[in-house]
Amino acid sequence: MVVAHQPSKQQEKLRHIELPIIDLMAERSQVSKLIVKASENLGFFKVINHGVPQHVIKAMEDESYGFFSKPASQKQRAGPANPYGYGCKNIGFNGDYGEVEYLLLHTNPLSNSTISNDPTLFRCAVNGYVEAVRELACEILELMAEGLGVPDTSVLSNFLRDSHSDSLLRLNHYPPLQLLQLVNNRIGFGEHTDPQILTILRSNDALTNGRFLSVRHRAMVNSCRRRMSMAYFGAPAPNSRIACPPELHSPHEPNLYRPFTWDEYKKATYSRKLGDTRLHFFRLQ
Ligand code: GA4
Repeated sequence: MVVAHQPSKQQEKLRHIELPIIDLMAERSQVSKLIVKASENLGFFKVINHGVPQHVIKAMEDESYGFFSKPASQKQRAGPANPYGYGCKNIGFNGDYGEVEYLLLHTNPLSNSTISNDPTLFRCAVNGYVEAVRELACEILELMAEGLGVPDTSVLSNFLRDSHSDSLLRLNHYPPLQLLQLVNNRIGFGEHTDPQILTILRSNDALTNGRFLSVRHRAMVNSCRRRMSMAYFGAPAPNSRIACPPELHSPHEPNLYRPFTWDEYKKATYSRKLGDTRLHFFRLQ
């Protein structure tokens, strides 16, 4: 069944907006202002001159393509994604489904070593990639804090630097359309928002008292070629307390959310369907 959705207000707005491209090598205070603006208005942006070396990206892509090119029976050995490991079409635990296969890996420590014929090579590629992308994520979070005028500029990046950080790496592989059995089911990964603080380029709004958006997004299978995406989800440690810094609320702009732990928020996320929202459970008024 194909269900036509009314576009949400956020989708209507995005239709007319160009993707902001932010040069991280530009003047720092300018960069932080642009990041804050894009995070408030859209919840996503593209960064250039980001410092993640090409060879690190390539090594990760080569290893991922290598894995997804294997016969299904071999890939299944790294599954099921419960929640970490190889998953095919099933997303989460509540009946969500998409034309996607994926590897979901915990970055701390790396969750599965049966993924490659050469586990050491695979682990090196993942570790190199995660390290570089975590650095980028921390840099962006520090620029965000600066742009928000929060005196302790590492207040957000500390969540990701925590040795118990619950950050994940997701490798998604979308098959080419011509191989699909159900040609009219082109949704690769259904509409949702990510629960973590930042997915490379995006932040959830609870930490900023609703100033930054967590953009709803989905992935379509719409080309004749296969496609892959790699997402680093920067998350706090399970028992980290999530609360917006005092500088970001006042009697005029009262705190919107009660403090909660990442563990509480993650439970609320994983007990629901992909497209469900969960931040409202933590709202104060
Ligand atoms: C979306 C962001 C990440 O990919 C993810 C996803 C998770 C999963 O695939 O197991 C979830 C989804 C994501 C949000 C709602 C719940 C949990 C599937 C799902 C139905 C790994 C995450 O942390 O949340």
